[in-house]
Parts: sequence; C-alpha cells; structure tokens
Amino acid sequence: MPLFESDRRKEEDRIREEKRLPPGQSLTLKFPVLHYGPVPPFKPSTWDFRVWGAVEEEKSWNWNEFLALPRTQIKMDIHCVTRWSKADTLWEGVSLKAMVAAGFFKIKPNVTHVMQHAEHGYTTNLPLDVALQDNFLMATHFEGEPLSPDHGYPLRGVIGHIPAQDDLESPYLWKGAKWLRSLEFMTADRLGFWEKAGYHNRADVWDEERFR
Ligand SMILES: Nc1nc2c(c(=O)[nH]1)N[C@H]1C(S)=C(S)[C@@H](COP(=O)(O)O)O[C@H]1N2
Ligand SMILES: [Mo]
Repeated sequence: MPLFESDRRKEEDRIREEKRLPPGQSLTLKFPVLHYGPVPPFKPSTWDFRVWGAVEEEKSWNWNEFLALPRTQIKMDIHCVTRWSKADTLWEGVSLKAMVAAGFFKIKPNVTHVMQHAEHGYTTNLPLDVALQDNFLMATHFEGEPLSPDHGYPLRGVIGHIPAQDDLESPYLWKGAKWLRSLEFMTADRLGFWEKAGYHNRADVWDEERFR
C-alpha cells in the first residue's frame, strides 16, 4: 500500500492532538533503519545472552533458552533523535522488570546503571530504574513478526513512550541496542557509544535532551 503524505499528516495531527508528539519530532509511517556499522550475522548455535557485572551470579541463556523465558507485549511510540517518531509500535520479547521480579537472576543492591552491549561493540547506558520500567523491552518481535536483520534480529533493546503511562521516563530510541548480546549491571554510570560521542546521557524526549 502506498504511503500518502496526506495520510501521514492526518496521523501526525492526531498524535499531536493527543499530546504524544514530543517537541521537534515529526511522524513517519515508515520504519527508518539507523545504525553505525554493518548488520551482524546471527548464528543460533553460538549466540547467547548474558547478564554480568554487579549480579549475584552471572548467567547466560542460549537462543532456545532465551525464547522459553516469559514473554511480554508492549505498544509504544518510539522517538529517534534524528527527529522521526513512530506511533503505536507493537513489540514482543522479554521484560527486564519481569525477569528480575521472577528471580531469573539477582541484581546486587548497589547497582545504579545498566549497559546494553551489542554485536560489534555498540553500547548504550541507562539508569537501572529506567531499564526496569515497563517501556524497556528486550524484543525479538515487531508487529507480530521476528525482527528483520536491519532492525536488530534476533534481539534488541527497545525503549519508547507508552501513552497511558506518562509517568515513565521516555528516552530517545538510541537507548535501545539492536543485536543485543548482554546486559552489564554497574555500580556507577558509564557512557555508551553515542553518549561518548556527545549525545545526551539522559535523553528525555519531552525535554529534547538530544545532545550535551
Ligand atoms: N547495535 C546498534 N544498536 C543501535 C544503533 C547502532 O548503531 N548499533 N543505533 C541506535 C540508534 S541511533 C537508533 S535511532 C535506533 C534505530 O533503530 P531502527 O534502525 O530499528 O529504527 O537503533 C539504535 N540502536
Ligand atoms: Mo538515532
């Protein structure tokens, strides 16, 4: 189905009316692809997902074990720092909050931040309390289908804004790492890839925290 500019504008007006369009953003009906470097291959036989750093016991899951973890679906608006936003995107995967609540591993009490580590060394940091919000998901599926390689297959962090949960902090989309391989629990903050390059550390979309 072709995408008409008139359709886009109508939808953008609706989202703006509902106060879901952050300052400086425009709505897209497409799904742009943005990343640094090449798309990594996925080898199910060697892939694992690890939690490490300040945890009681480091753990890892192979691909089949990861797929067997309890699953969560969330619908949210995603906002890229390059000024496009996409509304009502549906994600499915594993919630860090649910994983911790179910006792799959234990975070040490002095943890303050979490680093997502992806293939090829991409990293991005979040405060622990933000990573434990409902709007952070380790997603395997987008709109009911496995992620495409471009969008992070087999696993990506994703963070956005849940319209009915305005109290949650909502960072820009770079705070979700595509091709996610591990979470490092940290007792002090450290900057990730774009954060080191001058992007804002907190990255709140409503305060337009794009760059430092
Ligand atoms: N591994 C990895 N994850 C990444 C990036 C990257 O360069 N490498 N770029 C981030 C940025 S800047 C954005 S805007 C989103 C884009 O996600 P998308 O390509 O699915 O739209 O991925 C984020 N996650
Ligand atoms: Mo981005």
